Amino acid sequence: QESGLFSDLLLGPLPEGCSLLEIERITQNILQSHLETCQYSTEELKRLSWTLYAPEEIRSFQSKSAEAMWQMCANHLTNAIQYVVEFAKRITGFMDLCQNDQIILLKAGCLEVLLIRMCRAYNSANNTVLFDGKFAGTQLFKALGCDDLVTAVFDLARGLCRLQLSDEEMALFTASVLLSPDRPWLTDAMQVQRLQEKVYLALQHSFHQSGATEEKLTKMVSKLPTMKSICNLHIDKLEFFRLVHPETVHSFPPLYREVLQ
Ligand code: CLR
Repeated sequence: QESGLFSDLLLGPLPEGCSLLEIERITQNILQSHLETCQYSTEELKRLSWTLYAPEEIRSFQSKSAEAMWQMCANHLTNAIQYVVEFAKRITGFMDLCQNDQIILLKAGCLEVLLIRMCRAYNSANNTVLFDGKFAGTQLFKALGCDDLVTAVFDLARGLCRLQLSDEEMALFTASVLLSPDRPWLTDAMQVQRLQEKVYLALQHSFHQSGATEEKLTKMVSKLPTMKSICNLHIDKLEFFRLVHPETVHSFPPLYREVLQ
């Protein structure tokens, strides 16, 4: 056991059954899981961040059919979702949940996790994001026919970027979003809540250690409603697209269709 008295004096009492040692173990586990599954390392992203699409490349994306562009985005998103699934599986305690609850948490949370992860792959200096190997602005996605959704996604990325989250903060924040006990139809919401509480404590501890203020945590949490509304907008857009192009949606990756119901 760690020096309980000192940590109590410095941090206030921790809830029963959650020592400083345990918090540090949780932090290490989740940070490592994040680093192993975040698809691109920070160095890789930095190196790529000035690889922009040339104007003629942008024009060629813009002149694609809506079907082709949707298909391409669905494929990229599906690939990224698979990494989020892998992230969840590596979080201690996640695999102890019943399979029903694992699926509910992933279906409900994986797009929110992707939206948070996006700010790593976003360059606020020129409002671009990594897409298919190079950095792309909103106009590249014109053929999708959902400028409002794309703009909302970029705006959120800009807002999150301003918070300058460290990998540790992002890892713990995405884990706590994934472990939300309020998702409908959970079998054992209490078990999820206990996991989330520990992750949240770890997040607070991490802020405390890095000298960040409570305000940063508040700002992170305040982005959650925007994320939820972007996810809903995404579902609406897919629904509309399905009406116009049912055959294309049929050939989207099953995992993508499942996440969006
Ligand atoms: C998010 C972080 C992941 C890697 C990744 C993969 C696919 C990217 C996504 C990131 C950000 C958002 C993205 C997406 C592909 C298409 C989508 C650029 C970087 C844009 C916003 C278009 C969405 C359109 C929907 C209507 C399908 O680790």
